[in-house]
Amino acid sequence: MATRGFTGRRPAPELADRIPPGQSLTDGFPVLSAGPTPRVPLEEWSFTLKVGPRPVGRWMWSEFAALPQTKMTRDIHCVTKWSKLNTPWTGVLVDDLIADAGLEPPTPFALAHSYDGYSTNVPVADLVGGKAMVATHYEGKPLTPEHGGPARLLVPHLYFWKSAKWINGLQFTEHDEPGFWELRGYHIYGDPWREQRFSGD
Ligand SMILES: Nc1nc2c(c(=O)[nH]1)N[C@H]1C(S)=C(S)[C@@H](COP(=O)(O)O)O[C@H]1N2
Ligand SMILES: [Mo]
Repeated sequence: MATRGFTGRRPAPELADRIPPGQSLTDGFPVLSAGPTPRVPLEEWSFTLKVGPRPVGRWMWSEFAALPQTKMTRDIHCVTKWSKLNTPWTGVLVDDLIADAGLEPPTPFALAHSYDGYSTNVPVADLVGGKAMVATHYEGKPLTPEHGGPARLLVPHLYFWKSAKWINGLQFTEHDEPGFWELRGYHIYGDPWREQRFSGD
């Protein structure tokens, strides 16, 4: 009888090049939140786009739902070392939000802000060109509160802490201003392929 020479999760060779250094695959969907889960009723939800302190766009839930809806299936990578392949999301591309506000990207950086007080910074170049969305659905169903519902940012090519749950706005900033985890020792950019986990990596 032939036995395998190892036990445990070993990715199929065709998947190995999709797993960044130091990461392991998970089939589950772990929940990671710095604090309690906020519950935001849809009738109280809104999303605001700002340039610095100045609001330049605001959508209530029904208005947001009327924007172009995009599906994307992506691999996600958490700094706590799990990766999950082929996660299917639906939402509004950041490109479509900016266009609906009648803007061109006005500054090089942005901060995502959330209902729990969380924030995270991302260069605008990483949010546009179809790379990021404000996701409202996962696997075709409304996003659960634990995973950031009603809506979360999805920036799948960066570590998952950049994908702000319970998002209520994007603020364009002139400078790269560190958010919640970036102020607490995490990397300012967070590229999983370069293992940018902590400041100094
Ligand atoms: N608003 C908010 N967004 C957040 C967080 C948080 O605490 N608050 N945690 C971040 C971290 S560290 C991770 S790894 C992912 C986890 O998302 P999940 O719980 O859907 O797996 O959300 C990110 N977005
Ligand atoms: Mo995380």
